[in-house]
Amino acid sequence: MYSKEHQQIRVHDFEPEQERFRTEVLSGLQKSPKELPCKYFYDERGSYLFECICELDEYYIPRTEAAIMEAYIEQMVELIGPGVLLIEYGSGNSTKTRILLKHLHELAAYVPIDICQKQLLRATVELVSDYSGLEVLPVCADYTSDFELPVTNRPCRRRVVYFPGSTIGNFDPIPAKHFLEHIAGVCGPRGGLLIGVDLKKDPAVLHRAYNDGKGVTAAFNLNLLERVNRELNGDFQPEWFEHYAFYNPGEGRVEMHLVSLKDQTVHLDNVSVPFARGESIWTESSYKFTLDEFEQMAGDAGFKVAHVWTDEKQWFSVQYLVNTGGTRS
Ligand code: AVJ
Repeated sequence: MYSKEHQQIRVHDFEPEQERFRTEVLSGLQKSPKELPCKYFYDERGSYLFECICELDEYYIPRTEAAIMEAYIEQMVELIGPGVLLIEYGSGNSTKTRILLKHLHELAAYVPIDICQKQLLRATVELVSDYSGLEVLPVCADYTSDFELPVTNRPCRRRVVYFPGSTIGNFDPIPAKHFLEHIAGVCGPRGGLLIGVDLKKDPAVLHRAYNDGKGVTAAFNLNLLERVNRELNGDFQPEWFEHYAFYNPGEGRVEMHLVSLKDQTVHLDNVSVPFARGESIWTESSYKFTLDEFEQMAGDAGFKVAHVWTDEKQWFSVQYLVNTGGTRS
């Protein structure tokens, strides 16, 4: 492990290596059907495009989640208690976290974890200047991999993980359960998890959320091909691929694909990848849950649902889960 110094901010750096990116891209493109891991959306441009998605009218998640946080923050603070170490998975620009940082009592420290080094550094610089006295310990990592948490100056009473945005929905059901088990291990026996969970709803609402009128989601999806071109010397022609997103009610998920508009061969250095017209690369799943389905999965992973907050349309939920077993790893 090494770290980068930036205005006294030390980023604990476990950023995935280029080699790992290459390996995962090549193996995904050689599968049938083809797929690419959605975590690679978030390079600097992708993180920026995701911020733009969050401002779209159609993409109801951020504003609905923020409204739930604002409305019930006192109850959340009460349940979470004082003196916690707050750890956030996929912190991005830490917008929603500010509500927590403002209200939680005697915070031991805040550990934002993000896969994008630049975004993480930018967010940390702003947090440090806005919340004097707060210890911010940024970690750059793929949070599905194993990495160490930094040591805090102040002792903490309990670890609480914050995992907003319904990013849990990006995992297939079995990996999702395993990831919740992993979080239970990280936060320990008396630890908690404050998590955003998107709910099943009218498919037309979901369809609009992933097919916005300005084409920002399409640009976000296609940026993955441009990133492969930039970083892996690829020759994808994005104009010959089309963003295709739909809700699959049988599986309870939105699927995003990039569909080839013609027979074509793409090269990454010396590797050739053939595409038939109509063939897709599966780039993301976003599972949607009923409250019962999520409670079941959380229970299987060793968490008890302590409280669920929702908006009045029941489109989204913020839930506080407590670890009922699990050792701290
Ligand atoms: C941040 C991963 C939860 O799946 O809704 C937004 C990402 N993809 N539009 C989601 C995303 C397309 C988002 N997550």
